[in-house]
Amino acid sequence: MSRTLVTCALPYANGPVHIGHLAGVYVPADIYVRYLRMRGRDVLYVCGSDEHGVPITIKAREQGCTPQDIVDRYHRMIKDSFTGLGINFDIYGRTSSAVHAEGASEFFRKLYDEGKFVTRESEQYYDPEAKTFLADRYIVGTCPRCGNENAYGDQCEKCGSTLSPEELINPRSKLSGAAPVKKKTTHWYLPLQDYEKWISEWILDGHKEWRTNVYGQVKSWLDGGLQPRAVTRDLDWGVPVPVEGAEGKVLYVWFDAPIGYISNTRELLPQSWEKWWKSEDTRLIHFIGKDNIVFHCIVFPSMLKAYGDGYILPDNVPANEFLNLEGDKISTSRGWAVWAHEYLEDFPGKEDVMRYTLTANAPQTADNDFSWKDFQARNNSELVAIFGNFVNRAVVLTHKYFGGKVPACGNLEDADREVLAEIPALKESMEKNLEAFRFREALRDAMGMARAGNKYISDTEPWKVAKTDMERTGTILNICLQLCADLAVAFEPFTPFAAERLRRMLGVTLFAGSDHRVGEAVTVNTYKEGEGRALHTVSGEVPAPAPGEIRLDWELLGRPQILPAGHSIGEAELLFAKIEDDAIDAQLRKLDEARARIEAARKAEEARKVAPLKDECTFEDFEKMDIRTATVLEAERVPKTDKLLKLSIDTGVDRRVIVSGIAEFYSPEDMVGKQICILANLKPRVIKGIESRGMILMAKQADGTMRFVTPAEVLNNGSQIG
Ligand code: B3M
Ligand code: ZN
Repeated sequence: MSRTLVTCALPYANGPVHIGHLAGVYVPADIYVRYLRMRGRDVLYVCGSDEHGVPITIKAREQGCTPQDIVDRYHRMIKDSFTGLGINFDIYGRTSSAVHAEGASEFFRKLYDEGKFVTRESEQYYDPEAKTFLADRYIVGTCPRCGNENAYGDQCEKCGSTLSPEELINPRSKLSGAAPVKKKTTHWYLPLQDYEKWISEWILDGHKEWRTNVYGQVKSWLDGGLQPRAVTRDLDWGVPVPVEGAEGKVLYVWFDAPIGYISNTRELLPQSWEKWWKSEDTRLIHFIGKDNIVFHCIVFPSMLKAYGDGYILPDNVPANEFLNLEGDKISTSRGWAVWAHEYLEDFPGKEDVMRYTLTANAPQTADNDFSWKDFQARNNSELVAIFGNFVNRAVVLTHKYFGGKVPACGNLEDADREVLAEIPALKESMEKNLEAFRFREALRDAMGMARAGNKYISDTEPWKVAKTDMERTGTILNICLQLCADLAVAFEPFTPFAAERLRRMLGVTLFAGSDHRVGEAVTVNTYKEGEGRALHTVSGEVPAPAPGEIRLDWELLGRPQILPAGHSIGEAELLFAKIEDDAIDAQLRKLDEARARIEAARKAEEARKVAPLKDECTFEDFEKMDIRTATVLEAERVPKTDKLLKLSIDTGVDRRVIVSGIAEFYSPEDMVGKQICILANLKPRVIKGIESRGMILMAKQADGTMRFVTPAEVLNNGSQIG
């Protein structure tokens, strides 16, 4: 039997996960895995934290703790968020584990020993006091563009320019403050260009069925020509480079992270991990976001190819585009996101609603948007009004008229036959969509079944028929209950919590894979209902059904009479509850606050911005200017203008008129009596018919507002400034 190994991008353990991550990677992967398991396929579902890289070390410095503290904190938090949302990996490992360090080292070492790397020497900044090389972010200095004294080696946050450490004036190390020196360093590179042809044949010729966004990105990388990629870094956080003379060097995070998939598999299955990675019977599927495509389609496959030893390549890489939040790009650093852990706190018991909304709006082929109003509408008018309402009516009426026992199915009418015929067609479409990673469309199919049921019960009105014809009422409710059983299977991948509640209501269990014969020793996927809703892959014998147990499985979906007449169903439970406006308003207020914080930060940043220096001038240039103190005697607006004031001033030398564009910032009353500074020998100009002789010195602020410049104490008019 073929196996499927599903991996999800390893989240960086330097922040919580948000809805963008969930929509892009983890919810679709979870749908896929649940679906495969229901079909009895052998699946391994692997993820874990990515715990290396420079940003983690910087966060640790900022917070005055160790990188290990940072990754410990976020590893926990991310893991709990996934569990809370019903995303249950077979293993959620971490790249700081011993198994990983050993595996990643061994991987590097083999490529090293076999001469698969090239080395290159380059000059990099080094901190002579801290005795360490410096990543660009660790170098600060004065920005050559704006004079900001705390610009980073890769960027000035004040003026926004992209920089290189070479450009900084007075560069200093963030670690010791010492001036960094250039020092030679050697790194190992994987010569990706050697794999170009092979990748092109494998993907461009062999995987035309891949999503166009993935295929297109690979093509444009290949068209641009591949370059050697450094696989090591000068850093003290990561997997040490296992080579003599490589002290102070670690594996580059993007070299070790994908090996993490393998390490986590080894950690879970120390004896049998190889069959998941080195067998042609295994299909490998990487779920990732679009920013990780190059690493999963070019770099990691080249690493595996270089390693050899039978490693398989991904069969598909269904990468998603990005999800926006209320029209704006989600950003962890700016704080514009809906965090998974906060959602779980704010909406207990509503895990499915987020899963459902993110799937219905999945950014599969283009970026998509999440909005709280849409979230509310999806819940209230789809999950509650269609799915929940249908199930509730069917279950409640069965209790009311038939004592909670499935009534017998009598003669079928056209309406019955029509609704029953819809299910197998929708099931087939759903299968096709799920197999092709079209989760949004598959959800539409499942919802189509709920819609069909809801329409059927509304049209046939069993509550009215019950007044005259109990047998017909029984037939209608029998059909409704069969449809409910279909929904309890069809919704398992999308809304597993509700699907489980529904199975409890119907008094049925879910069993994975109908082709497992009872008593046969196989690896089966069973569902431990009620135990954290986890899916378990267990090895052993397929257990015989308990007396009276009704086992649903994927193959039964759409078959007639899954629930036999006479079967007792459980009490009605609420499948979904309405979400009121106040819950949504609270979320919108949260976002308003975030927006205000972002805006304040932007303004503060803006206010710190200063105009770049003008070109040099000579002392002679400056001396030509006659700058003096003067006092405003009279002021009035220039008629028919918004911006101009006409000022009569005493310059100490004469009394004259200056027309000045300051009416936006000062009223005439503000100016009268004020001492100002003027450029007195500016060539006169006629403005709006008034001769203006001179110019008032004004300071222009970053936000564009102007203030006049005044001496610190009152001076004689006509005092020269220079
Ligand atoms: N941690 C990047 C990311 O979260 C990275 C994925 C690693 S997968 C091997 O975007
Ligand atoms: Zn700058």
